[in-house]
Amino acid sequence: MADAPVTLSEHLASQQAFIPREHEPGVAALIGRVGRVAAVIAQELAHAALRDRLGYMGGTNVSGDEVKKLDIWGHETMLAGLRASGACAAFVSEEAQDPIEIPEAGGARGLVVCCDPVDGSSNLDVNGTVGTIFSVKAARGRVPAGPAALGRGTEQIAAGYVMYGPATVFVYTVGHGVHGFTLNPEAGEFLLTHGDIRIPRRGKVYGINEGNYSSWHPGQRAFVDHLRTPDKAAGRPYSLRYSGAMVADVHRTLLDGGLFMYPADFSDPARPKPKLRLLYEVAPMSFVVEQAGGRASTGTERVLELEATEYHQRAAVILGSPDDVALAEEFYRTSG
Ligand code: AFP
Repeated sequence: MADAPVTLSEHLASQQAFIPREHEPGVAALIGRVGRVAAVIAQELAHAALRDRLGYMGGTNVSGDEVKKLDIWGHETMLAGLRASGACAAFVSEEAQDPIEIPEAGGARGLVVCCDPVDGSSNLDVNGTVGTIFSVKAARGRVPAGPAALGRGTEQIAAGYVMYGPATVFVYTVGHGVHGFTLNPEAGEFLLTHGDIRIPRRGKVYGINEGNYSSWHPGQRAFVDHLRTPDKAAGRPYSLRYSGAMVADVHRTLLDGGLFMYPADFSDPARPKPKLRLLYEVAPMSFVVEQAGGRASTGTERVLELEATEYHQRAAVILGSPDDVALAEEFYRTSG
């Protein structure tokens, strides 16, 4: 008889040895709770059109994006879940200007969570894939705890994402490999389906919003030109795949290899303008990709070394197969 599938909570228990001792029960409680919230979000997404929950709220968030009803609902639902975990001392959300303090979970063992509850929400109205991205750092006894979210991505204790696609997939790391689970919707439980994910050294696919081509750094343009130039022996051209939801594009990259890129707008080279948010998009995804054996770079430096000084700071990212990302960096070094 086949072994019973490993549940997310069983798997979290098996990872305890890799979590810093003082944060061990908290991190597991928190990730388990994000999993429960994800199951609720998946349910809501399946029924949103029927319940008139699609569309805009009116108004924009701190990043200037138009806010959708499900963005706000996702934020409130995640906040309630994090509160209930008893381990989260502060929540940095795409939908809130400042960190939300949860003083009852403060103290030396408190954790800080950065999260985009519904990432890629412009896909919602066309029934496209969306995701949740999260990152966990230690509050280190700080009061208020929110500022502990700042600093480098290397300080993350855990990170992961949920992809609401044909199936709902939960992927996480506590710094010891990357593990993927699929939601059994009947039981509301995540089961291990992708143990110890390793990204291929090199891929055949790249994902980028090519409509922005003319505003890229010359190295970025030269690199994409290279990927598109046929050379059968060298495995080119690469194929282009891009969904407009970072979670879906990174998930494909993680499993199949290749690249996901969102470079800065370089129209004014003195003031490059990246788009994606460092704390709850770029840094957690970079941690996951590195843990699977991949790389994540801005084109010129390792993403996880970037210092966040603001909660909604933006950063450029080129992540994926290590050989592909190294080649992108070479193009940045030599074109310019
Ligand atoms: P939304 O949440 O506003 O849809 O943004 C999604 C996102 O932050 C990220 O998930 C995508 O990779 C990226 O933006 C897509 O941006 P473009 O529409 O500029 O390609």
